[in-house]
Amino acid sequence: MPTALITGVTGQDGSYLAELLLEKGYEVHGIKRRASSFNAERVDHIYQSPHVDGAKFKLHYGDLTDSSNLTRIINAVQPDEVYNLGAQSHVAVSFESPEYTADVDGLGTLRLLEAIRFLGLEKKTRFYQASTSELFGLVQEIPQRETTPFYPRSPYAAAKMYAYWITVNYRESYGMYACNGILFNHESPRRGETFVTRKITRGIANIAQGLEPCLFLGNMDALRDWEHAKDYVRMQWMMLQQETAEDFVIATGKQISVREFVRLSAREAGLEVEFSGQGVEEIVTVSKVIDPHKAPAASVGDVIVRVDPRYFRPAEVETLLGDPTKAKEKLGWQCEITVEEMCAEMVANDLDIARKHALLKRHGHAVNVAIE
Ligand code: NDP
Ligand code: GDR
Repeated sequence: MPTALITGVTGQDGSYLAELLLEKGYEVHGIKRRASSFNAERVDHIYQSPHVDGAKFKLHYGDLTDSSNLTRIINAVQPDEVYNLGAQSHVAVSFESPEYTADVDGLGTLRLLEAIRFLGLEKKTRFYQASTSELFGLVQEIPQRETTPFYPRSPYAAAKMYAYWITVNYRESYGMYACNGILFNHESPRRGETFVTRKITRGIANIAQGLEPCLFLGNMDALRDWEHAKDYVRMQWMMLQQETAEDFVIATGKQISVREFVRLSAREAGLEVEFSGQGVEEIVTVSKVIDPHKAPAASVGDVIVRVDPRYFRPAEVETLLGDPTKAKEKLGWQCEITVEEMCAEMVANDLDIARKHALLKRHGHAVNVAIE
């Protein structure tokens, strides 16, 4: 039975990847951070009690800033595969906490690679690094492929650039099977609530159910190549099953704007919307209620989105569009879920949550609908 270790197992990708590897018969170990309350909601459904014999899913407390802890875990687990998905993954937050982001996202990767080497596992343990389309930042070529020059535009991207190159360096220096998946944005109902897609689907669902009046966004012109996380974790596993380690761009080759994602989400929540105004004055208004069952609280003329410059970034990545040709040819990559299908799943999930919250609210209970 192969053994895998996942950092960031409590995150969006970590939870989908753990499910996939368990289905494939792996023993899966995950590193979770200590928090003052339970923080493993995304993996609750696959949690197995450590008191039961033969548990295939095991969690270890740890942190990417702690070398000795990482070394001890890797020594205990002796993994065949390490997936480094742990990160301070929010681009905007990286401007607020640049040093911490560099420590976790940049040096954290080095700490794992060094632990594998120090323990003499460099010929046994395969290593996957969660690299990102943010490396392309200020884009030098459209679409972006494996050979496109990097131009990071945030402390997050700069830290991930270090992680990218140290992964390549350990492959070339020590013959490790270590590779980078340069993944474009991927989302799901498990996406963190402060990333723009989930913020939109959750915000519009809350508005439709009368839990809040309006959603505030930043740059609605930004263009992204969005896909479903489930499709992308399959690629993370595939990248570690090749004869030789290589880096791959994983993308759909299609992009839409944040504005268009607002339109798609509103439609899924039973609303037609229109956009007016420019820049910080831009607003999104309900022009038709198509499905009053989904949106009982909305009326024509309601302003449901406004721009708040608080969400503008000191340096923005305006457009990302990936070219997945190499992954298609070498890995047989087939993108299976469209952005429309993904959006429909996210809105349905958030409408479900919003209905439950609305019910609780009607019965006098406090509900948390906070949006950041
Ligand atoms: P999430 O933010 O959902 O998950 C990040 C995970 O990292 C969480 O489990 C988090 O733990 C953990 N983590 C954060 N800080 C530390 C730390 N100091 N030590 C150990 N673990 C830590 O990210 P995603 O699942 O969306 O992304 C997975 C990886 O892929 C990340 O590295 C991200 O940068 C990268 N990526 C993501 C893309 C996307 O579109 N989703 C695209 C390209 C790359 P906790 O739950 O306790 O916060
Ligand atoms: P991104 O994702 O920065 O691409 O990083 P995010 O969803 O945060 O932003 C996408 C674009 O939307 C614009 N935007 C807003 N973003 C947020 N979060 N909140 C807003 O209110 C808002 N309004 C507009 C942003 O300016 C940006 O242009 C994600 C993360 O998962 C990274 O870890 C990963 O590496 C990259 O995707 C690929």
